[in-house]
Amino acid sequence: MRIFGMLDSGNCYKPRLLLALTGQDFVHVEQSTRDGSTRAPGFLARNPIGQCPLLELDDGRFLAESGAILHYLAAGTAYLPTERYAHAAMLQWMFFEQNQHEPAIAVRRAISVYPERQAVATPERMGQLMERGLAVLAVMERVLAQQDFIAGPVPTIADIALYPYTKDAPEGGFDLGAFHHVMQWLGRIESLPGYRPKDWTPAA
Ligand SMILES: N[C@@H](CCC(=O)N[C@@H](CS)C(=O)NCC(=O)O)C(=O)O
Repeated sequence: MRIFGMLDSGNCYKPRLLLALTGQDFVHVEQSTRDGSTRAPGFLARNPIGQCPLLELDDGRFLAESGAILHYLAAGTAYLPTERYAHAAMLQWMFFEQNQHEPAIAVRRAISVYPERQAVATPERMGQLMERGLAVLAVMERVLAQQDFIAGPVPTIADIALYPYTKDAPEGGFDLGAFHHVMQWLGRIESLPGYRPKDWTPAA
């Protein structure tokens, strides 16, 4: 399997982290998501959505969208609950990640970190993103005060989906200091067997 992605991207970190946690072999292919090359015809032929991460299976098929990739890669592992309610609860938090968490926290971080995004860093926009991001973190704080992982007592791919941009939230100006349960949850994920940080790639 090959994962096309940019090391600094939280979306691209999600499948790498799951593959590390579940001990699956893969090759990381560095693919910039900042230079427009994901919108070039060659890349679009592999992924019409024009974004990373992109998974290439051994049989040559491709799969995009980090949530779908996590779902595929977690099949048969403890990170993908099969019981009907547990599975749907996991999906609930993965949709929350895509609809609310990533559009606020990851976007504010990208604007803060990548110089080419500075043009959209108006005080109004940054203020809105901060407000929405803090509301998202407050949701997580309430849930994680009650249970160890976001969808229940054990880690699922919903935790893997939410971890990278929560971890990087301070780079977007978010102070996690007030979110004690969120910080403890970050620590629990980092204690899982096989955990690797964002800049990790498997040895060639
Ligand atoms: N919903 C997608 C979002 C992926 C995404 O935003 N990828 C960014 C990098 S973090 C990208 O490829 N940007 C380049 C572009 O949009 O041209 C997912 O979860 O995979």
